[in-house]
Order: sequence, then structure tokens, then C-alpha cells
Amino acid sequence: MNKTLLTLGIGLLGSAAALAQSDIPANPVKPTPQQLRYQQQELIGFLHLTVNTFTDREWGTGQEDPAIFNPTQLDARQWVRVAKDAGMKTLILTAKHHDGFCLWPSKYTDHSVKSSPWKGGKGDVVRDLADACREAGIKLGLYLSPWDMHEPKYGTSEYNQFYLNQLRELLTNYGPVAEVWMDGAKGENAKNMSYDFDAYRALIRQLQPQAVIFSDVGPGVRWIGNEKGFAGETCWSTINTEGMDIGKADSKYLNTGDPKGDEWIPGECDVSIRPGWFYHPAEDAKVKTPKQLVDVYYKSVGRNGTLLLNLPPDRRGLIHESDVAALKGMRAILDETFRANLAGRRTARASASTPAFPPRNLTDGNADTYWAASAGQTTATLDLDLGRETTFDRIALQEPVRLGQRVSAFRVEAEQNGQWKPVASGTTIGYKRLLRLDAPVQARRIRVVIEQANNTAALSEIAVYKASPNE
Ligand code: FUL
Ligand code: CA
Repeated sequence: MNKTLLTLGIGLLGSAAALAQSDIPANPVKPTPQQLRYQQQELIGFLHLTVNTFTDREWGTGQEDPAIFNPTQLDARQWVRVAKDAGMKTLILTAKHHDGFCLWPSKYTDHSVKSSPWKGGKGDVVRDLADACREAGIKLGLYLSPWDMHEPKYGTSEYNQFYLNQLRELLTNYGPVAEVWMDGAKGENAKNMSYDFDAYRALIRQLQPQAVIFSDVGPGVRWIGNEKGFAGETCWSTINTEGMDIGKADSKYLNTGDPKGDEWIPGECDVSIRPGWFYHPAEDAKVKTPKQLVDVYYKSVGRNGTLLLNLPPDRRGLIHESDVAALKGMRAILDETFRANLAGRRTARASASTPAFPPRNLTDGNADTYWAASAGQTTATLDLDLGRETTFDRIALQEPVRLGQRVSAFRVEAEQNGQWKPVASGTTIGYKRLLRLDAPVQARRIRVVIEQANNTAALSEIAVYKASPNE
């Protein structure tokens, strides 16, 4: 072959490869690239710290004396180290909780670290965390409570400007902010206040266009509807927000999402490692065990959610030893369970496929590649040959959610003595679905049956594991 022909041939091959890489048609409702990156994090951390840490309360009063805020060994690098070791990709700090005390020296109030004895009033917790996150390569998120019990402007229209001013400080002075957390809670006796959420959101979009905005109703990420960290067994990343707002949302609906939802707003599952959100010495013996944390992981990340796990710094300004130990235990179990994918690179066959998206994409260990049924086919059977009799009790399924969320019913079967026996079933899959079998199963062949989907069926990974004995 002469050189020109060769180049031409390579050129053609190249464009064939390029063609093969274009996707099957996406659903009309699908994530933005930043929502996709957000969900791929799986595990993120929360840090609740304010005057409450020193008064032993969960909600303050707004009347606290800033003099009580005096952590003796505050070390944001320790927080980041602990979070990173646990596998967290973002850390979200309560820059201001409901009591109004600011962990940064805001120009707009004296009710902040600058009036505290900590570092002689020269400290800035937001700065410390932003620096530590940057050094360690993890992302920063900030919680700025709309409800403010201290600020005298609260309850008047001027408060909206006050909130915007604080938001501007946080979103301009500390580098990139990956997530802005807008909590909907408000005490029964709180003054009436009509928040200008549209203006808040617009300012975030303007100053930090990459940030995902968390609230009960998104627009980036939604609350999962409880503070246990549990997504619904059925969990759609789509919802309709009409008629709902921050603090005015139906928590059951948020928990399951809505297959007919016209917005992509995936669920974030927030929960504390302790009973409370803030540190209380009396809860040192009530830290969730590694086993309990792993259970939460299955019920959040394993149900198409993101786990936002709270690690409240103590009065020293450190994450307590008990919490650190529990997190290490959780990480060790997850690493052990998910270390070896027993279906990795094994042969897969599909009842029907779009040729450019063959079944081998199901076991290539890459969540970006996927198998797709033939166009318009919403059911399918996917057969896997594990190569030898294999004992397993965990199954992970993933959809290529950049194309939207599709599957609404599936089951998994294993071949035993020549018979197909159901071992697991479910409704939604989404970004990731983890299935725990009642007992270990031994089989060489398994199959995933997609019983119902709202568009051409597609899956990006099928993986099989044997759980750590410590689960
Ligand atoms: C709630 C707040 O009232 C709690 O104090 C905590 O911050 C939790 C994460 O959100 O709505
Ligand atoms: Ca794949």
C-alpha cells in the first residue's frame, strides 16, 4: 500500500472510530456536565462548626457571645486528611449556620470570628479550609444559612442584600467553590422573611458558574428528603419542582424523584456520623460504627445518590478520634468489598445490541463506555459468563446517565444446576445501583434482565463482588 492510501485508510478508520464514539440519542432530561461530575464523586463530607460546638446545642439563639468561639487546635488540614482518606471529594463547611455567627471575617457583621479570641480575632476558618482543600486536591463547598437569628435586618427586605453581600464575599475571596448549600430550615418563631432565592441563585451562577447549588429543590442537586442518608429504593434523578421551593417541598417525593420529572436534579443524601450535626461530648460513644456507615453507603451511593457525610469538628477544632476510627473502618470495608470485580473483562452477550455499543462494554471496568440495545428496544437480557463457578453476594449496575436515566424495572438471575434462579430485583438503577444478596450465591453464569425502560435500554457496567466479612 502506498503512503497516500495508507493515510487515507487510517483517516477512514479514524472517522469510523469517531462515529462509533457518538452516543445513542439522549433523553430530553439529562445532567449538565457539572452535575455529572458532581455525581461521580459519590462521597462528600460536611463540617458543622459554629458557636453551637461550644454551647452544646444543635441550633443556636443568635445571642451567643463570639467570645465562646475558641477552638484550641483548629486544623483544617486534619479535616481534609481525614476526609480524603475516607474517599471524600468535596468538603462543605457551615460558613454561617442559623445562629448567624460567621466563620469568616465578613465585612457586613461583627458577629464572626473577628470578634472571637480564636487567633486573636485574626482567624478565618473558610480561608484555612479553602487552602487545605486546594493543597490536597479536594473541592470546597460552603453552607450559608438563609435563616439568620442574629442579623437585625433579618425579616426585612434589606436582608436579601445582606445575604447577597455575604454570598459575594464567600464566592469571590476563596477561589473555586464547588457546591453552595442553601438550607431550608427555619424555626417556628422566626420572623417572616421572603427570601429572594432567584437573586441568590443568579449571583452564584455569575460568580461561580461551575458550582452546583444544593437546596430542597436544586437547581443543581436536591435534598433526598431525610437526614438519615437514605435515598429511596426507587430513585430518579429527575423531578418536577413546580409548586415547591426551599423549605416547601414534599420529602417523600424528593426521596424517590419522579420518572416524569422535567428537570435533572439528582439526590444528595445528608447524614451525620453522630446523632447531632454539631459536636457534643456526650455523643463520643454514639458515633456510627463502620458497619452502619457502610449500610448508609449502600442506601445512598448504592441507590443513585451522593452521600454527604457530616464530620463535626470538636472543641479543639479537630475531627474526634472516634469519628476518625469509624471512617477508617468504613473505608477499609468498602475497599475490601469492591477491590475485585469478579465480572471484570468477562464475556457478556446481549439479546440485542446497537453494533457500536457492544456488550463487552459492560465488563470493561469503564463507566464511560456502555452497551445499548437496538434502537427503541426497552427490554433486554444480558448474559455474563464469569469463566468459572464464582461465589458473590454484591452486584453493581450502572447506567450511562449522561444520556438520562432509563431503567425502571430489572432483575438479576444466576444459573444453578441448569436453572435460572432470581437473586435480586429492583426498579431504578441510575448512576449506580448496589445490590446486596440475602446470601452468597455460587454460579458461573448470571444474567441481568431489563424489564422496563423509558428509552432504548443501555447499561455501562455490570460488576459482581464478594463482600468483606466485616460488613
Ligand atoms: C438542617 C439544619 O437545620 C441542621 O442544623 C443541619 O445544618 C442540617 C444539615 O440541615 O436543615
Ligand atoms: Ca463500561
